[in-house]
Amino acid sequence: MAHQWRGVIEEYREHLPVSASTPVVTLREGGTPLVSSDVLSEATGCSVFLKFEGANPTGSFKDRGMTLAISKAVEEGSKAVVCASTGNTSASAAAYAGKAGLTCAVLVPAGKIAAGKMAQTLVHGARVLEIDGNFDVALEVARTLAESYPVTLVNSVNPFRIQGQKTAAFEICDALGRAPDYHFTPVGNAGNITSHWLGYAEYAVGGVIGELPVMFGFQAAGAAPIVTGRPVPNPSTIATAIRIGNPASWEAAGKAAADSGGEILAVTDREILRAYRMVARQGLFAELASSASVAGLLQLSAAGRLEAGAVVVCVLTGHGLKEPDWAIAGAGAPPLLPADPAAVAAELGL
Ligand code: AN7
Repeated sequence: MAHQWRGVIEEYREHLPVSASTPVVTLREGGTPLVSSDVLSEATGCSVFLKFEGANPTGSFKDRGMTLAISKAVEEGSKAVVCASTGNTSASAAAYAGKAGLTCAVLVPAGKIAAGKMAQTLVHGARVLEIDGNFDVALEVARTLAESYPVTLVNSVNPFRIQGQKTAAFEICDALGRAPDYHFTPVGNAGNITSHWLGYAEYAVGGVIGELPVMFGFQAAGAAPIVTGRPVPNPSTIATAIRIGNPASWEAAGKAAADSGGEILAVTDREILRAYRMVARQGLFAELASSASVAGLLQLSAAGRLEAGAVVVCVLTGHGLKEPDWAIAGAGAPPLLPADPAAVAAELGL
């Protein structure tokens, strides 16, 4: 029988804070494709791979951390979980809480989350509460709630989230047989870049990889507090997933980038949209926010900062189907034809 991927806890158990008595709550997340990109390799002179995290069960990398956060919540006897979210954390928390039979409450910025993410969160049975404020305000409310009431916070300030998310770095190394020279990722609340660096560092200490990658993180220009050095009170970008003005893992992310010899930089919405379309034309439908990693690659390549032949991984953090609006808006209406093969052939120029 073919081997089925078991989910990140079973695949990487010895690297994770679980014991034999931890109840494993999994939707068999992880094991996502690492896809080489001819178009981006040609455009940059590097050897570019895309880590397609949209292939996770709820369509984003959040599932890697959520399997661990929910498993540990169950182990600790928790009955309810809460998170604030720009959408993907809530979709993932709702799904894993549903699997575990926990109550799940999510706090989202009013009117600001993508339709697909709202649909997921609702259909998995979470209590959705819109907060009159942005993500940063909602996270403050969720943190205070979890301190004062019997409910476990499953945002990435929960250390088990970071532990689970580091498995993306393990998978990249296992697939390449080495670490990439450069690792590019979008940055919002800054948990993911922190976790990836942790994963690489652990593989280096364990001798699985010889060299560490240089880590570059990319914020949207209108929501780039780490780049500008101060919180952004009213963050603004088309990439709603990373519309975050005061990241929880700010320091750790800055340290990850600096320790690796990299940086946290900004990409404009225009650069994000260009990257989004380029990636989609190659068969991978990623979110706008996810495309920040590829936008960053193109920016650094254009600035001459990447040596030819370097092995580069761009993480595509979430699935484009969650927010189809920009795909449709950019395309124009399809022509309406009579039900006649000759008319179709003429239209197609066959
Ligand atoms: C597709 O769901 O913050 O830097 O509340 O959904 O680890 O925050 C989502 C973030 C990148 C940024 N790409 O990751 C949430 C949330 C996508 C995302 C990020 C998010 P972090």
